Amino acid sequence: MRGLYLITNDDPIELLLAKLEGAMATYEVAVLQYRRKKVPKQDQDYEIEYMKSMCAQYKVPFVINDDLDAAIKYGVGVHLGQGDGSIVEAVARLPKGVLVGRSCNNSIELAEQAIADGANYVAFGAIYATNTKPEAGNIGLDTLKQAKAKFDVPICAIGGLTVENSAPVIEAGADLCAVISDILGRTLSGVTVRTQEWADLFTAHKA
Ligand code: TZP
Ligand code: MG
Repeated sequence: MRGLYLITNDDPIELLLAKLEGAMATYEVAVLQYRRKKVPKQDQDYEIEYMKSMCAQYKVPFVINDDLDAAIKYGVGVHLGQGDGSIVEAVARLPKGVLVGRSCNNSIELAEQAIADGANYVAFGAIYATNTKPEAGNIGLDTLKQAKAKFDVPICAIGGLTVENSAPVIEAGADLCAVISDILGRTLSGVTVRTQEWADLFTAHKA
């Protein structure tokens, strides 16, 4: 698993879906994560259903942020932060073959535990400071390097990543670059251009 890990933002849903379609039609997105902090839970069903079928069409693994119950309901993957519940439970209750990911902040120990519990990938960040999640800090590249040397599961980097600042992130060991604003913070036509630039970045840094 390698490449762009695209995370949704809180754009109006029609605009967001058009942007996702643009991105996924341009380039083989490695993972799509549903993360809609401002949309009430009862309004999320349609959005999740729609993105699930879009991901099936483009053969993109789909994960829901934070919400194991929703992931179980739709039979898709889940991404859990440290406060979002147990990886062991997620692995036990989700169908085989879907992704279970864990945010490990800046900690090799948390990643070790997540992998022992059955996580399919581990995420570290924020790599660089980001307005999208200002409280996430900026950890730099050392933890990515250590994680890459130590673990066999894919390493995901997140936080403030742009095409311009992510070559060192990939070189440090990120298999996946998780991105919100550098892609979705653009106009519809900007999204496809930027997605292509991300594809080119990964091609230039073949594993
Ligand atoms: N977790 C750590 S940083 C972050 C999350 C969800 C936000 C990433 O967003 P952006 O816009 O790609 O910096
Ligand atoms: Mg969370």
